[in-house]
Amino acid sequence: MAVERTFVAIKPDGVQRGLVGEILGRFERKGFKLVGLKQVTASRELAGEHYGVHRERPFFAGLVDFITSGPVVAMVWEGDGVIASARKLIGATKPLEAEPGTIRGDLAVNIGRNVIHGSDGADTAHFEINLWFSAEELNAWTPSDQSWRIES
Ligand code: DAT
Ligand code: MG
Repeated sequence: MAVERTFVAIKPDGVQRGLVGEILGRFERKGFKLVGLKQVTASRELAGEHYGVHRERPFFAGLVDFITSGPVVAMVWEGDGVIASARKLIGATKPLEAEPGTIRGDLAVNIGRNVIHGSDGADTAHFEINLWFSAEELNAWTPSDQSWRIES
């Protein structure tokens, strides 16, 4: 498995509901490395770029209204296979179909309030990391306990 980086964001509902610590903790406990973290209130322009692939969908305007309605917590996580693994931790888009044990399965009921975003592939991860973060905001570092999570 190659070391990857992925973009994850706790959406405004997750921030408003006080779920930031709960969600961050799940990625930390899994063993991924946090290399970028900030709170951002997204402009409509940023939101539109982020959800550009959905521009023609009927829910697009509501999605942009929602994602710009308050601060989000934007993150970049690093690790072996982190892109697909983060999607598994997050769970299915429709929270009622998301497995218990996943973030959406445990913490959400509505597709329009599904708490968290995660990049869906390598190209999207690259695009979204560069959209939300500057290079200086990302940190290369080695956790002191790394050998207890990763064989070297
Ligand atoms: P995901 O967030 O799991 O990657 P997606 O990329 O298909 O899902 O859609 C982006 C977001 O748009 C999703 O988290 C919630 C919203 N959304 C998707 N489909 C929707 C629908 N049919 N009605 C309302 N909102 C929807
Ligand atoms: Mg998506």
